[in-house]
Amino acid sequence: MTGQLDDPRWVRLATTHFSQLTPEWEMKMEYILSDDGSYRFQAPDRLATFCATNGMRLHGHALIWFSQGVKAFAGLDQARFAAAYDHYIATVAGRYRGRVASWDVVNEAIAEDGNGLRDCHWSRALGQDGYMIRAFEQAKLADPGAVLFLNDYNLENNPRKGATFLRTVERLLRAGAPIGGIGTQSHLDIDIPAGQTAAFMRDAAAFGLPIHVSELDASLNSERRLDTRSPGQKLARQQARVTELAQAFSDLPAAQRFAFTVWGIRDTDSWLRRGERDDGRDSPLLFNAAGRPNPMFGALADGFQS
Ligand code: 9MR
Repeated sequence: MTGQLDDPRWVRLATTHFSQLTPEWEMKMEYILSDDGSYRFQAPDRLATFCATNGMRLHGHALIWFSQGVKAFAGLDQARFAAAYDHYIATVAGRYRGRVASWDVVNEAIAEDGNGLRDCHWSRALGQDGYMIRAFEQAKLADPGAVLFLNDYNLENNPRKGATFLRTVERLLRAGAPIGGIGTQSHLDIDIPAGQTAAFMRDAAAFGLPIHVSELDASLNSERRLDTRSPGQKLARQQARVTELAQAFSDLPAAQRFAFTVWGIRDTDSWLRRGERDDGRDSPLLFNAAGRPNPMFGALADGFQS
């Protein structure tokens, strides 16, 4: 986020360890499009300039997301809705044409429990597959050079959701949608069984498309009601799962390794360390508050090297 560009320690870590950046919030519709239909580009422009200045690739996140744009699109008849939808994608993807390497075109389309697709204001107006196909087509027109991703979460945590996601990719490709890559957010549950992450990666690889691990973090807080494990035991689980993910990614053919992205640099930068979620202790990222590597950093390196 642009606020982090004003923190010299963040900038040093970012430019030392990373070659690509995803805006965590400021390239979303909820930032760019106001309820009255007007657009603002101040923050995403600044992020694009930061990437250009520092020789980093920029990954656009995200054009169409189920929960966003509800007020700006409310009350439009079918034709106006479709025109405003196309206009948004053309305007935003067109503005960053040549400056982004890629876009998450549709984010989180699969139902939470993995059974089918989410019902949302886009699907109600433009059809369940229709809104996605249209978004990919419009993005392709606006920026033919960008790699266009369908991006989602819990794909390895929930095998049913992973399977529904891959069937959706298959169906949309068959319908002619120019999907150029598969995005798996990988907000990892440290309690998923060994092997499940690698299994999803292998299934996803079958399309031959580039794969983006797009938002890795691995919270130490489990969903279990009773968790008697020591911090060390939980850290060991975290490291094993992260090594597995990195290794599964490394095992992909080179042309399919699009990028490996973490959802924040230091623990204290994480969305998991904000507001109600913040227990003051969670360590879901590669660096601690002081900017020194966590055990997860070594786990990632181990996975990439093995
Ligand atoms: O980390 C992001 C947080 O700063 C934003 O407030 C929030 C809503 O825009 O989105 C968070 O990022 C999410 C991402 O865009 C999509 N996958 C889940 C991420 C964590 O909630």
